[in-house]
Amino acid sequence: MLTPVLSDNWDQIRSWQLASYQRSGGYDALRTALRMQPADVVTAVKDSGLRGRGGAGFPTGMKWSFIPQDNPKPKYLVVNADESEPGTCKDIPLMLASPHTLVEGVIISAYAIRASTAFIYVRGEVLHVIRRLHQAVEEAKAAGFIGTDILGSGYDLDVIVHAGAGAYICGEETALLDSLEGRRGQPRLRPPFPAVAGLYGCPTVINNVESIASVPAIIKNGADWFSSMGTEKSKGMTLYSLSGHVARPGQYEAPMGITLRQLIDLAGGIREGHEMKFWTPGGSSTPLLTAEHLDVPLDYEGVGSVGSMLGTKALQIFDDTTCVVRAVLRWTEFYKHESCGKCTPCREGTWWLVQILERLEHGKGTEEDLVTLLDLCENITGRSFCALADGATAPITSSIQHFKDEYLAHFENGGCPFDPMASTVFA
Ligand code: L3W
Repeated sequence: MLTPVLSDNWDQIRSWQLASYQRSGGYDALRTALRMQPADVVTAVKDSGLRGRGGAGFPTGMKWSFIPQDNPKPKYLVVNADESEPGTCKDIPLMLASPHTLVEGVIISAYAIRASTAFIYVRGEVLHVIRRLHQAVEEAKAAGFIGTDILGSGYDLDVIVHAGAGAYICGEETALLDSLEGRRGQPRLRPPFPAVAGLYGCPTVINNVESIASVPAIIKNGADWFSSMGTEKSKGMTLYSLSGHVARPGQYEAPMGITLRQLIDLAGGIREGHEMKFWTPGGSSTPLLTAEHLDVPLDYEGVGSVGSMLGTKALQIFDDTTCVVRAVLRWTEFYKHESCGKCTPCREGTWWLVQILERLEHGKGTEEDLVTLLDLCENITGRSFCALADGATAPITSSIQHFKDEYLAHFENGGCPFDPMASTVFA
């Protein structure tokens, strides 16, 4: 059940080098793909049921089929490697351990949509990952997998690794495009979607690292093999990141639909002597869940059915020693800091949310603050330019839904019940 696919070569010596990758069958899928028609590669990915692994779960093959092939403009492939959602840590380990899985996926995917330039947009802070990707691209070029007339197929491709400058908003696909074009990264209005008018106004596919890295295995083993794993509507294997209060945090590759209870067992359980209090299914932008939801299938439908979303599968586990108000305040400070400022609900709203949460955490709030907080969240959600502000309100509203008593205990107590010093240090 747990045969790794994406992570199968991570334990090999120098797994990031071309020679090691090829010893595990690396670039065989590229040879297969180049013997297929590009449209057949798109069909294979469509039939596999692969859905975008960057948070939204949009069907990957369908996105590729939106690229208008009768449009004479150049087509671009852009990989969103700007992983920076709190708790999300799957793409960076993947790129470090096996950058060639991504590079091979990039070449096959670019061939499928007939792009002759592909960009990998990497989060600016992770210099070690950027270096590793540059090295992998150079190795692939030297081996004839990137460049002109790849493996004698007549197909030409250039791959460019581009470092961002450390803004979370640049993980939003249209802000990423603005940043790649050399402008300040701020979201664009959609539609038009990038598939129609993306980079430099040309048809562009933007996919998450894990989505693109899943493509070689699909081409190598077939669409049926991929779709035989997972659940009815959420197919394949995927990387779940477990962090926080578990015995062995890390990346766990498992089929879509596994439960958190099963994953926590694999991770050695909740740290000794403690109990699960709450968790995020897909990083801090997804509504919190509790111990009640341990048996929910971790797929798009299962997590959606309990009022949250699978998102990036960043499972942050918090035990009974954690103050939920403090955790939520910390995340909200992140969103306030990362708001790009383009729209008022997000720019002003996240600032206001932090003010109220600070008062509440330090026992200076009132019941009226709680009402204002929920009212603000209602006025922000769905009314901002992109998903950043929706993400900011998700942990707030869900934490009040599940832990209202803990919020009340803060002002009844005159401070955080988990930290007796909190009320005295807050001016
Ligand atoms: C053509 C149409 N294309 C949709 C494409 C669209 C995009 C994809 C999904 O946000 C979520 C967000 C975060 N014609 C199309 C079409 N598309 N309709 O499909 O689009 P969408 O709008 O559903 O989502 P999104 O804007 O991609 C992603 C959540 O993920 N998230 C994010 C985590 C952050 C990171 C990170 O750190 N880098 O991943 C976590 O949950 O909140 O809801 O490509 O163009 N008619």
